[in-house]
Amino acid sequence: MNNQKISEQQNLREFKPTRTEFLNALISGNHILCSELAHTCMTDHIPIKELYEKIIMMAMYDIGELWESNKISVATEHMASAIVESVLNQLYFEIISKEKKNKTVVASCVENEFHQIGIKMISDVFEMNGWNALFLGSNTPTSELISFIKLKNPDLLAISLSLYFNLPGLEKMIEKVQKEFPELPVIVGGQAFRHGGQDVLSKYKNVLYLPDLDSVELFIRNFQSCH
Ligand code: B12
Repeated sequence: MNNQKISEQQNLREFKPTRTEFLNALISGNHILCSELAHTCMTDHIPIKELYEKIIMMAMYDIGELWESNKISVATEHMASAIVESVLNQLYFEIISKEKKNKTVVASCVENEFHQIGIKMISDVFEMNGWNALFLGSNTPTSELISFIKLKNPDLLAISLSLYFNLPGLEKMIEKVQKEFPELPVIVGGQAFRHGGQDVLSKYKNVLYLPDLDSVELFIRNFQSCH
């Protein structure tokens, strides 16, 4: 195992108790405890990316496994998603940067994609870095996305895909967007790419796959230095 993998695993272990507490609070519908845990992380100066990925994202992945093995119901999974979205919205005002960079990103899911928590986290990382992030959330029809881009003239488009079978929809979206805005850079990410599929993107100019919040932050820094 390489050093990066070892330190990632140590890091995950470090956050395991809070992640378990957060997960149990989600399952029992304890919204207040979830909010408290997230706010305690903020006051303890745990970096927001760690809170997002090592605690909230991992707890949602646990929710996925529990649901898949019939240990929790679809209703409980819906409740957990609703609590997480509420917690993220509560943190929003605390995490955004007041120093604005005059850059705009449109952040959206592909058509028929209802998983919007990941792209909300991505949108927040842009806000933390002084960007204006226009978060459209789940299931945006491509024609609506195009009209919105015309109206807002963003510097970047970020698209999320969780379901592998939505990949043809993503390709259609990219093709239509690029026909209208050939120079608009696009970043793409989400769980659909966990086991491949990134090679499909290499045929598109100006489209880049990024796996996580760290890679997005690095991308933002490089983007700002050359635009
Ligand atoms: C909550 C949830 C739902 C909720 C979503 C609610 C919501 N408001 O978002 C609902 C109930 C709608 C749902 C529905 C379904 N779901 Co669901 N769901 C989940 C669950 C449990 C959590 C998703 C989540 O929030 N994860 C946490 C976020 C933070 O993680 P993330 O999305 O990976 O995001 C990170 C990165 O991927 C990346 N990223 C994400 N987007 C982007 C975009 C860019 C530009 C970049 C750079 C990076 C990036 O950044 C984030 C931080 O690192 C997952 C389990 C899991 N493993 O995630 C299943 C899961 C995603 N669902 C699954 C399935 C099968 C379904 C359904 C088909 C079930 C059904 N039979 O109806 C439907 C499909 C609905 C649809 N058309 O979209 C499967 C998908 C399998 C696959 N890959 O094809 C999963 C993995 C469960 C499983 N283990 O089988 N689901």
